[in-house]
Formats: sequence, C-alpha cells, structure tokens
Amino acid sequence: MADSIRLERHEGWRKLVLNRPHKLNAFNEEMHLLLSQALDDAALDLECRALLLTGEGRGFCAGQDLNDRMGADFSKIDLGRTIERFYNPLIRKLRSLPKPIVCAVNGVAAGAGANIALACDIVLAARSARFVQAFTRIGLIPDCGGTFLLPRLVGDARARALVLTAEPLPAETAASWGLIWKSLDDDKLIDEAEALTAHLATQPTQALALCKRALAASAANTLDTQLDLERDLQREAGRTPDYQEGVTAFLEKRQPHFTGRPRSTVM
Ligand code: LHQ
Repeated sequence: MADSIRLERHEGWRKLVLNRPHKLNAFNEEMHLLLSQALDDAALDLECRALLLTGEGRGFCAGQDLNDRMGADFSKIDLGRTIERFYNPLIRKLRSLPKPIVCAVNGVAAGAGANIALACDIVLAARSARFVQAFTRIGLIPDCGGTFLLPRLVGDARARALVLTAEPLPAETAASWGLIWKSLDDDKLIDEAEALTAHLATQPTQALALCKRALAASAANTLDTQLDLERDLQREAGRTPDYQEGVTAFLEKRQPHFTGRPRSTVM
C-alpha cells in the first residue's frame, strides 16, 4: 500500500493510519482510494475482527485537502460530486462495516476529519485534541453526516453552536458532552486504543455486527419497528457459534473463547 494510508496487521485486528502529517492528514484522492480499499479488505477478511483508525503526527485529520483549490475556477467546481464519489461512500462504509471500528483522535480533527472520526463506533481522543466543525470558516456546511450525528450525540443546542461558530471543542469537553467515548492523556491514547481494539477482536464479532445494524436502524425507526428488528437480529445472533460458546462458558464458569465465525451453513 502506498504511504498516505499505513496499514498495520495485528493478531485479529488492523490499524489504519492516515499518513499525510505535513497536511494534518487532509484527504486527497489517493488517500480516499486507499482507505476505501483498506476498509473493503478488512470487511472481507474473517481473520480481521476489529479496526483502529488514527492519524500520523500532531493531527488526526484536517478534512479535505484545500490545496487542490489553488487557482481553481470555483464556478466550475462541483463539491457535490466530490462528496458523492468519496465522502458519502466512506461514511456509509464506516457505519456499515460488520466489525467494530475504534478511532483514536491523536490531534486536531477538523471539517470532514471531525465527522469521519464521529462516524466510527468508539471514539477516544488525546486530551490535547480538538474537534472543529471548520466548514463555515470557508463558506461550507458540515458534511460526512455531521448534521445527522451531531444533534443526536450532543443535542440540538450544542450541535447548532458547534456548527454555526466553528469553535474548536477540546477533547475533554467532547467526552463530557457525550460526543465521544473518552479523552485520555496524550501519552496513553495509542496504547489504550490498541488494547481496546485487541479486546474487541476477541469478542463475538457477528453479534457486534448485528449490534451496529440495530443501532444504525434506530435513528429512523419507531419503537415498534425497532422491537421487530431486535427480534430478527437476536434470532440471527442466537444461531451463531459464539452464542453457544457464550452460554456454555457461563454455565461452566470459565471465560468464553469466541471465534467470531458466522453460523455454519452446513446443516
Ligand atoms: C492543510 C489543511 C487542509 C490542506 C491544514 N488542506 N492543508 C468536502 C467536499 C469537497 C470539498 C471541500 O471539503 C469537504 C469537506 C471538508 O473537509 S471542508 C473543511 C476543510 N478543512 C478545513 O477547512 C480545515 C483547514 N485547516 C485548519 O483550519 C487548521 O489547519 C486546523 C484548525 C485544522 C489546525 O490549525 P493549526 O494547528 O494552527 O495548524 P496549521 O493551520 O498551521 O496547519 C498545519 C499545516 O497543515 C499547514 O501547512 P504549512 O505548509 O503552512 O505548514 C496547513 O496549511 C496544512 N493544512 N489543514 N484542509
């Protein structure tokens, strides 16, 4: 893999590092293509049961690389196309990937970079990191699902102020507001994020994927519809080898050994 995304393989999980530190890991086309490919590969590989996304250097991600706009004829630029081609598929992939994604926000997360972090399943951030809905600073609106996720995570009043002022939100406040899971001392971030990802990789992967599906659907469902969905997904979870292992281990008073495998199709 070329170097704007660095891939590390670990036992049961993979680490993907946004790797354009001189630009605070702002996205260009190559980085989009490599990240998309890395997510597709991870989705298909049964040995990969969890992912960690982080950034190289002092930033997590500064959103779209704005350098390619130098000297451009703005009347000819169709931002909708860029979003349709790169950002929307990326957010859909992160949300629907059938394995947990931990995001370790190692430094500033701005514009699309902030919302890409929030689209991951569990977000940890270094205490020095900050989240910036930087879009209005350059005359844009939040994308990458920001206008969907922010009000749901922190409520309408805070979402509105974050979006309309583009003020940086420190990691600790982000955690106390419920925008992210935890803020950690800078020197502990990567070790804790790796330990969490490695732990998730030992969990019942199929059930975790079904949890993601249920939570994703809840945004648009009534309680009634959601209850029906839970019934259907629980039925699926109940047919996995890991359910059998979980119950057996509980009854035998030992730790479960989950394989993360889908149910065998051989009856
Ligand atoms: C950058 C960038 C950057 C290039 C820092 N590009 N070089 C979707 C669809 C299509 C098009 C448009 O966009 C979108 C979605 C979006 O993401 S729109 C929002 C794009 N992002 C931004 O507007 C954020 C721009 N960056 C900043 O406001 C600041 O750099 C932040 C607040 C992230 C960090 O500030 P500082 O810590 O003070 O760092 P810095 O500004 O000095 O940046 C360090 C270097 O990184 C610097 O390069 P230099 O050669 O001068 O050292 C910046 O030019 C470069 N950089 N962001 N997005």
